[in-house]
Amino acid sequence: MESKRLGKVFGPLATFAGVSIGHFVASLHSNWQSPVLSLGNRIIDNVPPPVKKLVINLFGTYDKLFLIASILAVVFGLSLFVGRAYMSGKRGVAFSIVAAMSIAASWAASLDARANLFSALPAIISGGTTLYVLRWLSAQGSESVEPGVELSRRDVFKAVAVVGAVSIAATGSAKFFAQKASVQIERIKIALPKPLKFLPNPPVDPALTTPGLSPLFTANEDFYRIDTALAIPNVSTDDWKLEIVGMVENPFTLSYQELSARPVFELDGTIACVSNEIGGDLVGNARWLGVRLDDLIREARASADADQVMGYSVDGFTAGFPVATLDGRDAMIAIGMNGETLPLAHGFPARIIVPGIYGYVSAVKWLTRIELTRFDIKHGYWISRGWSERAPIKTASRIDTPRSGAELPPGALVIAGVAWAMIRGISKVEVKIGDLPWREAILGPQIAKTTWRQWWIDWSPKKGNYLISVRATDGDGIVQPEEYVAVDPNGAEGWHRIFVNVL
Ligand SMILES: Nc1nc2c(c(=O)[nH]1)N[C@H]1C(S)=C(S)[C@@H](COP(=O)(O)O)O[C@H]1N2
Ligand SMILES: [Mo]
Repeated sequence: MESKRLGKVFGPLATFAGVSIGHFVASLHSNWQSPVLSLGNRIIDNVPPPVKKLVINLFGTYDKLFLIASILAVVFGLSLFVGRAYMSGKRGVAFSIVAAMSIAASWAASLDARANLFSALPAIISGGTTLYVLRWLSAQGSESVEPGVELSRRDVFKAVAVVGAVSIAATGSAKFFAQKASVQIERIKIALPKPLKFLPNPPVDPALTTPGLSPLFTANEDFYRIDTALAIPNVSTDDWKLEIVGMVENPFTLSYQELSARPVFELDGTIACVSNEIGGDLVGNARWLGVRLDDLIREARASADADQVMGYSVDGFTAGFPVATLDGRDAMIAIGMNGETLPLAHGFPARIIVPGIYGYVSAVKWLTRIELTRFDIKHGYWISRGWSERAPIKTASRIDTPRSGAELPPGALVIAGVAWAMIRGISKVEVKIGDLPWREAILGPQIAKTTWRQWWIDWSPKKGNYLISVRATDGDGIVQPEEYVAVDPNGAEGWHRIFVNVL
């Protein structure tokens, strides 16, 4: 094969080897990250809000997959160029591009929240490996080829097979070495402390098991996940600690053992994402187990000047909410979720849960520090990105079944869904079908004002097209407004409406 075409094989192959080895090296230390992920983290932190919105609109919760794929696509494009340059004798050009990629990734790694002095190592080794493999591949070429004779397809295939196998082995061992496995095992072995008082088992009502209706408690596996983390932080309880610091007289630090040895209580709480669109599913209900946040802050003796509680994640994410929110509403540092130790994806070892305010201003996962501070000094992660500093969860209601666009046979059926207005509770849900007057739905139990409430009505439609709307009234008697308001800057408003066709 001629050298330019070879370059198109050797460049990507050498880069693949470099990326794999970088990935492998990163797995050897819990504070290091794969160079591709570090680059991704910097893009997530710095992408302009309109671009971010566009990507989320296009890809939804696959936005991170799209980001990684884009980075790999750019790297692949550059690697084609590198290979061609190298094989056509422009080694300086090839070297410079690889060095530039390696420096960019090193810079990205050094800005990772858990970066240490050596965090750039995976990126540097990645670049070095790429260049080394490129040299080796082209030497394979020149050894087996007499002057003027082109490298045979068999030789190319052999070289490709060797490098490919090594790279795949490196990626595989990275999985093996990744702390994830051990943290997952550690998590499973943890025995949760018992609350002083267990909450009663939720009531069972056959009407509430209508197919398609959200269960009262969302299973951990089905719970929505929203965060900026490209790779879920794997935090071992051995080196985890929670600091309570800032404008306090008595700062202190707790180990995981110390935290879970404190009195714990259960909270039935629905949390919601501010990005949840009308009718969306970025909301879920769980029985949380944790330590009362008010107690920890009282113990730290917060200064009267502090007006904000700021949580810090090990991954650098921050969220702050008013001290005044701690009004006895059962805010907690959660270590358990639905009877299990907090899952990795939901913040193991510990996270904040504050009933009634959106996740981005409170629910810090992989929590490691709580700082008492002031709104005029510090802002949480999303605030400089255009979202409101204060964000109570808005009253909302959703039709779970039937689905919008459904084609249904005539005859008896059930319209059902959930409604929420944490911490005011739900007092009424009404459904409007076509031009008929609003009908009051039957409500499921309000197990706590901090949770959503299920609702349903019977319906026996005749043939036709129907527009169905839902609206909720909160515990203070305030009806959910009809007018549509977009999710940014502090949460969507408006009635959920669906169309169904009865055939
Ligand atoms: N460390 C960290 N914690 C975080 C976030 C994040 O990006 N990083 N996102 C917050 C947001 S916006 C929401 S809505 C909730 C979602 O919690 P869940 O993924 O457990 O549903 O977590 C919050 N905690
Ligand atoms: Mo969110």
